[in-house]
Amino acid sequence: MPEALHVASGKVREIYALDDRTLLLVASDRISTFDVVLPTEIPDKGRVLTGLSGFWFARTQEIVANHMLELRPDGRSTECRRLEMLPIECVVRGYLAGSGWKDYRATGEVCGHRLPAGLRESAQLPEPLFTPSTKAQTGHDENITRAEGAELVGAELFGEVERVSLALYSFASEWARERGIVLADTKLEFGVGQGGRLVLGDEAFTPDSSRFWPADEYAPGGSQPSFDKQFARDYCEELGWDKTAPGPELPEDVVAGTRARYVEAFERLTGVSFDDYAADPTVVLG
Ligand code: PZK
Repeated sequence: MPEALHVASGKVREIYALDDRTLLLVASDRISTFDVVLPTEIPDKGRVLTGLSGFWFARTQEIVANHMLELRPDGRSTECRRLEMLPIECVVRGYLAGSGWKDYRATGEVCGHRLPAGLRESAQLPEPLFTPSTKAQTGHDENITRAEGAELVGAELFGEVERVSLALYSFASEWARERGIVLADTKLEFGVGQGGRLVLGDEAFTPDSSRFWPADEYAPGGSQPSFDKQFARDYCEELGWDKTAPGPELPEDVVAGTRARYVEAFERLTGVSFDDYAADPTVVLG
């Protein structure tokens, strides 16, 4: 792809510039677990995540505009509008997991939201919470209060991203729950486009940007299995790997099981067979 300039690398994705207004987001088949990218790829993971994002972008256009222009025929690349990205991660939590659970246990609050006493790990929250964080250059994003978020992006825009993030989570989590997947929480990224309008960017409601839990195994009072990564995590735990880079190679059966779970999430959520998507990615756009 000599006509595209490499702009940025994420752990498992790359961004290229097509021209001054257009970017190409490419999702690889790399997988990370315990924050380390593993040396073994999961075939089709990049296409599954790209197709899922495309599906959600197409179905949430009425809630908020998004950056997607088109899905490329390879199924793993999205052409998108270049935005001025906001300096906050817009996290919505419907359940108490990860840093939300940690903060609640330490303080009884998450990002300045006071919660009832006695909630258990992975409990459903009384209502979904907007819990923004800052984009750390290295290491982990840091949870911030609503006041700190408003300081970073301005009070008016902050109010708008909060309202829109909650509306998007409510739509996607209800859709997923009806199809056997608990969308425990999600991270959204917004930017501003032409005329200063709010636009949803990045990826949306994928297993890399959200916690997907199998609904039939949901049992609060401890951590929940990941819909997609649990085979890989269990294998890494059995090995006794110390969770520092480099991670272990995954055996064939763990790769096959993990791929099957990604494809299952894709098919349940989109209602489209993955083979049909592979033949023509536009089928997820409705
Ligand atoms: C943008 N990222 C994060 C994602 C990476 C890094 N539409 C946009 N306009 C301007 N900038 C971005 C986007 C989007 N999406 C997103 N960095 C810049 C990121 C994936 C891979 F390396």
